[in-house]
Amino acid sequence: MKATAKANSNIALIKYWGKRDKKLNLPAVGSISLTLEGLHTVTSVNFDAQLDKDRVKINDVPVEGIEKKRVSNFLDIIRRLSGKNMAAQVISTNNFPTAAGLASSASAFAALAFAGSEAAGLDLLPAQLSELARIGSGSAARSVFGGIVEMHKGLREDGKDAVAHQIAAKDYWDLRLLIAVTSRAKKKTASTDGMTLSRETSPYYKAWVETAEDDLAQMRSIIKERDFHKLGELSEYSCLKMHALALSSNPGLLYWNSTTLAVMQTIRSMRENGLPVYFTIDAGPQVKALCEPQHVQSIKTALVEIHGVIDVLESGLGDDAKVIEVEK
Ligand code: 2P0
Repeated sequence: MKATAKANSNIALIKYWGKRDKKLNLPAVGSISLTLEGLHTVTSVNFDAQLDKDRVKINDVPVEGIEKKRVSNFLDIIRRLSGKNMAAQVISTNNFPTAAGLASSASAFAALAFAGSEAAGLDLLPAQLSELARIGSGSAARSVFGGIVEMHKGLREDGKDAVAHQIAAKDYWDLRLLIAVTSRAKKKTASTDGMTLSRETSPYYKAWVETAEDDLAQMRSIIKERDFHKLGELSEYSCLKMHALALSSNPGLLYWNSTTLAVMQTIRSMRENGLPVYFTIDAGPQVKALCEPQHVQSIKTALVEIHGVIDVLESGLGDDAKVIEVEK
């Protein structure tokens, strides 16, 4: 009754921000992302009749409170689906900073969906795993698949069509990301709360939702063409539009620090000097520089030198999430 799964993190190029339904966690807009190699979560779930309640360890530390409740609520769904009414021990480890804008909830809930459903004996199809992961965290639905992935906002109220699918496998396009880490602190406003605030208070929310389909359609055709410059331009645009929405919420959500801004400016000036590099930023202070393999070294050298940059991580496109061990 024990299974271990591994899922990669992902970074959205066309951003998800806003929900059309909070309970089932249905997104108000679709999104398109890159699944990242080397930034992953490994999670084991052990349903154990001896346990009186769920036990959850994240990065070697037992967790309680809201974090544990989020995991237990998710296990409740698996218990309902499988009819297995046992508590579980969950052990989850990330190999990158948690809750600082590196999409830890994406790889975490994708890995938990795979490990939990396998341990409970559920035999789910990839789309069903994506649906399940989405209930844990919207971006997790995308981490089920490798390569380039689209998440559909769906139209149904039951969320069966609010799932991700793979647009292209990882070897379709050798894209690289350099992640400039500017802080290891836990962010102050969780994405879920930020999204609710934006929906309730930003005067730009309606425009954000209305323009999303157009961004997605453009991105799909850019991916077909494999046009790196257009990919970068549209990614920066979607990123800044999402942050404009966050900033225009009340009170305004500012996920950046001064180093975040310095990195963005350095990336733009590298571009003015002929180096093809673009940025994207999630709900956190880290900046992800999007580039092609032949430019990785020179861009990395420039990023490392920026005052306030703690580390620069390298990544490319990663694989599907998968179960890596089963003990029955
Ligand atoms: C994204 N982000 O598309 C966007 C861009 C952050 C900025 O998805 O509430 O942790 O769990 O569904 O998935 C982060 O939001 O939010 C996110 P929930 P999630 O990657």
